[in-house]
Amino acid sequence: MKSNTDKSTAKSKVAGTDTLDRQNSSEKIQQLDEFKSDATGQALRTNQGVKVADDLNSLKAGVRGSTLLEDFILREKITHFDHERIPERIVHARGSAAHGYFQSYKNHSELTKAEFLQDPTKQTPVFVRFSTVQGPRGSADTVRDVRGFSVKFYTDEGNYDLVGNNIPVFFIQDAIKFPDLVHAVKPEPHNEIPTGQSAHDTFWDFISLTPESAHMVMWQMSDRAIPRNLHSMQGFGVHTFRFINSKGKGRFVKFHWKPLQGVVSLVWDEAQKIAGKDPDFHRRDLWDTIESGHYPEWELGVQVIEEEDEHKFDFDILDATKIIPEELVPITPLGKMILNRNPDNFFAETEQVAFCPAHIVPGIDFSNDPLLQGRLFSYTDTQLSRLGGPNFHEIPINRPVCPFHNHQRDGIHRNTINKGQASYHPNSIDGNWPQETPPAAAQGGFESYQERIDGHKIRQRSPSFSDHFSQARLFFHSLSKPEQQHVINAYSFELGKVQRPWIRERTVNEILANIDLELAQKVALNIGVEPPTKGTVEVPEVNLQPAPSLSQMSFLPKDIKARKISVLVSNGVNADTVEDILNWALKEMAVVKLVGPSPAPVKTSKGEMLKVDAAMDSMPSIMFDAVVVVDGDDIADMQQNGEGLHYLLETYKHLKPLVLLGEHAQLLEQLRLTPDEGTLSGNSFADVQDQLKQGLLKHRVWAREPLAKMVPA
Ligand code: HDE
Repeated sequence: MKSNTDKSTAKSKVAGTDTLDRQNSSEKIQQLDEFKSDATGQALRTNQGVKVADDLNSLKAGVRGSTLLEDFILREKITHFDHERIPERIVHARGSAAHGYFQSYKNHSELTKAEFLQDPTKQTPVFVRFSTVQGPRGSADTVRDVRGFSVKFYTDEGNYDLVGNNIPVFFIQDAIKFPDLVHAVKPEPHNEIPTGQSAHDTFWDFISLTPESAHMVMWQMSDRAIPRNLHSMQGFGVHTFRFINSKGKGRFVKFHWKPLQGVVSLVWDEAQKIAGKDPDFHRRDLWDTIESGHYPEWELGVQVIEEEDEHKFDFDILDATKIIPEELVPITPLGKMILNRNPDNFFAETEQVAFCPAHIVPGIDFSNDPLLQGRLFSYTDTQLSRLGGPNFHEIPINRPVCPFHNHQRDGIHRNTINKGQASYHPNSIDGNWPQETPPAAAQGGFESYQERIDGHKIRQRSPSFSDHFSQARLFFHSLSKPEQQHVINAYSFELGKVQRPWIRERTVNEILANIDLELAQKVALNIGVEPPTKGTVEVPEVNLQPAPSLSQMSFLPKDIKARKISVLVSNGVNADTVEDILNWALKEMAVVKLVGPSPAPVKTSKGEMLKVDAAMDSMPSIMFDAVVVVDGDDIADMQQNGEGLHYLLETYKHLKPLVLLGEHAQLLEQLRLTPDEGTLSGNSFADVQDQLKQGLLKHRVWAREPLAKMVPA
C-alpha cells in the first residue's frame, strides 16, 4: 500500500545517512519507506495539493485590517496545528525507540514452533521502545523508576510483542490493582506533584498497605532503577509464558534480555543532577550510540520449566511478584538482538507504536498469571483512545510485514480500501476468502494451547501467592555491600520525603522489618522512626540461596566500547597526549570528548589552536564514565578554575576513574582527595591507559564510596 508520499527523486538526506539507510534496512524499514515523505525540492502546498504563494501573511481586509474567514490556507494550517497532540500513554509516556533485528542462534523447534526462532540465517526486524513509567512525555530520563523494555518483532507469521520491563517482577499480583497502583504513584491529584518520582505520600501509602509489592519495591530502590544508559539494562518478560512446539508439547518459559554491554547504573547524586543538566540523557545516549555505529546488542534467553515441574518451587510460577533464580533454572540462550537504526520521525514511530502483550504468534502462548490476563485486555483498549480508534494497526509502524486480511471493516482513520462484496465469513460470493489456515509447524493458523481447566468461578487470590517477603529478602541478600547500601539510601531518601509519619512507620515496621531487620533498622534511624526489633509476619523458610545473578556486579562490561571519557584541555595543553588518547580510544571504540573551559579553542603548548567539543558547563563530568586531565605547561589555568575543580570533585565523588597527567597530579592534594585505585597519574597517557581501562570495566571505584560522601560537590 502506498501513501501520498512524494515520489520525487529529490535528495534530502543529511550527509552520511543515505549509507546508513542502505546498510541497516530491513523488510520493515522498506515497508516504512513507502510512507515517508521528503519535501526537498518540492513546492509548498496545502493538504489539498494547492501551491501556496505566500506562507508569511494571512489574508486581511487591508494591510492593517482584520483577517478574513475565507483564508483557507491560514485555517487549514492552524486547524491542523490545533489538533497535533494525542493523549500520552497513561503510563510509560516518556520513551525512546530504535529499529534493529533479531537473529536466532539456531533452530529452536524442539521448544517452539514460532518461525522467527527456527532459521538462524533469518533476521527478523524489531522496533524497541524503552520508557520510564511515572513521568509525562517531557519528564527527565534519569529519575528513579522502572524502565519499560518493549520489543515488537515483525515476524513472517505476524507481530509478536514482548512488552517487558528492566525489573523481573511487578508490584502487584492481580490486574485489578493496577489502576490503584498507578493512581498512587502518579503525581498527586490535588497539585500534580511530583513529576517523575515515587518519593511522595500516596505511593508509599499504597505500597505500605500492599505487602505483595515488597519484592518489586526492593528492585526499584536498587541501582536497577537508575540505569547508566538504556543499552546497559537487562530486560524481562516478567510473567511466565508458554512455548509450544510443532508436536503440541507445551512448556512454561520466562523471557530474559541480557545486554552484551554489561549492566551498569548511575549513582543517585549523579542521576538527580543529570535530570536537571540533561533531561534527555538516556534518549540522547541511545541516539548517539546508534548514530556512531556502536550498535547495542542483547541476548534473548528463556528459562524453561517443564509442565510437570510447575509446582516444584516454593513459590507459584504464575505469581508476577516472583522470579525463578537463574541458579535454580538456567537460561537457555535463543538469539541476539541488535539495534542499528534510529527512527526517522519520533511521532510517527516512537509515539504511535502500539504494543500489546496479546500480540503473539503460533508457538507462543499465555499462562494464567492474573496480572498478564488483565494486560491482555488493557493495551488494545488504551490504544483506542490514545490512537483514536480501532484502525491503529494500519499506522505504518504497527503494520505487520506479512499480509493481513479479515472481515473487519471501516471505523475512524481506515486507510485500507477493501475490495469485494462479502465482508463476512462464511460467504459464497467472494469464494469464502479470506480463508482460515489450520495449525501447522510453520505459517499455520494460531491455535490456543489446550490446557485443562477445572475450577470454581471465584474472586480470590491463590494461597500459593501469599509469601511476599522471602524473595525480597533473597534479593537484598544477593546484592554486594555497595548495592545494599544504595538500597538503604534510596528507602531513606524516598521515605524522607513522605510527610505522614504513620506511612513511614508502617513501611519500616510492616514491610522492611519483614524483609531484613538490619535494613529496616538502618532506614528507621535515617528517617527518624523507632527502629523495629522484629517483623510483623512469619516469613516462611524457603529453599533459596543468595543468587549472584541478582547483583549487577555479575554483569560488568567486558569491553569499553561506547564508554564516554571527558578529556579536559586548557591553554598550554600537550597536543601529543591528546593525540595518544584519541588513538587509544579509537582502538578501544570508546567515545572521547575534548572539554575546555569555554567552547573556544585552546592554545596547545606548541602554540596551535585545538578545537574543543564542548565547554565544561555544557558537558559536565556527570555525563561521562571517566575524566582525564591532560598534561600541559600551564597548570595554573586548571588550578584556579573553580568550575574545573568542581568537575574533578564531582568525578571523584561519583566514584569514577580520574586521570591527572603531568603536574596536574598535584590537584589531588589541592582538593584534599584521597588517592586510590581510581585516581591515576603519570607523565604520559601510556603510563595509565591500562589502569584506566580496568577502572572503566569495573565501572566505579566502590571502595571510595565512604570517603566520597565527604566530598563537597
Ligand atoms: Fe503495562 N501498560 N500494564 N506493564 N506497560 C501500558 O499500554 C497495564 C505491566 C509495560 O512502550 C499501557 O500502550 C496493566 C507489567 C510497558 O508503548 C497500558 C498492567 C509490565 C509499557 C498498560 C500492566 C508492563 C506499558 C499504557 C497490569 C512488565 C509501555 C500505554 C495488569 C511486564 C509500552 C500502552 C510502550 C504500557 C497497562 C502491568 C510493561 C495502560 C493493566 C507487569 C513496557 O495499557
